[in-house]
Amino acid sequence: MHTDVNKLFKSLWNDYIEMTPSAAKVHQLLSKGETIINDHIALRTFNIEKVNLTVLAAHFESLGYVDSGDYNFEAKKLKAKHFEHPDPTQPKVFISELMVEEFSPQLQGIIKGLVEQIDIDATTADNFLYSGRHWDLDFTTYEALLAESEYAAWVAAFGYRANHFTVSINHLPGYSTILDVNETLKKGDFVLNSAGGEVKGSAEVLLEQSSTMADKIEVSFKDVQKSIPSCFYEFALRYPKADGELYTGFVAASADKIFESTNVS
Ligand code: OOG
Ligand code: NI
Repeated sequence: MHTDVNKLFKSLWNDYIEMTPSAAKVHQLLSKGETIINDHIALRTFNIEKVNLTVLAAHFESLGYVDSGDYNFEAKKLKAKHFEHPDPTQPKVFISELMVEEFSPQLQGIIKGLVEQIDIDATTADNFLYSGRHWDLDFTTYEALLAESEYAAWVAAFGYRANHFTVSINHLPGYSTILDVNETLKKGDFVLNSAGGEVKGSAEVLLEQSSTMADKIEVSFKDVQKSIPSCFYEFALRYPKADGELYTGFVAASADKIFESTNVS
C-alpha cells in the first residue's frame, strides 16, 4: 500500500494518460498551463472476494479516505461506493464492482478463471491500483463478456487502473458553466458521451457532469491485437447545499449514464 496520497495519484495519472492519449490534450486545452484540480477518479472491479470493492478501497482507506456513500445500479448489476479524504482538495474516489453471480454460468466461469490467475500478494502491493491486467485473455472471450456486460469486458481487457479522472469545473479558471466546458471540448473535436444528454444531472441535484467517449487503443489479446475503448475524461460542477458547503456525493441516475462512456460508439 502507498503511504503518500500524492504519489499514488501521480502513478494513477501516468498510467491513465498512457491508456488515454486524448486526456493529455484535453488537460492542455482546458488548463492553459494552470493546475487542474481533480474532482474524483473512478475504479472498476468484480465482486469476487480476492479483488472486490473492499480490496481496492483498502488502498485508499490506509491513506485516510473514508467510506462516504453507497450506490446501486440494478440494470447494470453493479454496486458502488465513494470515498472522501479529510483534505477536500484531494480527489474523491468512486469504486464500483460487478455482481458476478447475477450473470450467466458462462460469464461467472470466465471471470473466476481470470481472477484465479492473480497472485494474492499483488492485490496489496503498492502498485496494484495501476497494475492493469493480471491474466491471459483471448479476443473471443472478450467478445463473449461484451455480449453480456460491457463493464465485465472492460475490466477483463484493462484490469486495475483508473477508468477516468475528472476535472473539477469549480476549480477551473475561466469556466463557470459546464456548457462552456462542453463547447470548448466539441470545438477541439473531442466526442462527448450523449447518453441521457450531454449534461448529466442539474443544479437541483447539486451535481452536473459530462464526459468524453473513451479513446480507442490497441490492446494485445492472447491471439490478436484489437482497437477497443479504453478510458475517458469527465468534468464535474458541484453546487452548494443549504449549509453553503459544496455537495460531495454522486448522483446514481447520472453515474448510470457515465458508465456508458466506455461503450463502443
Ligand atoms: C463510473 C461511472 C460513475 C460518476 O462520476 O458518476 C462515475 C465508471 O464508469 O466506472 O464515475
Ligand atoms: Ni466519474
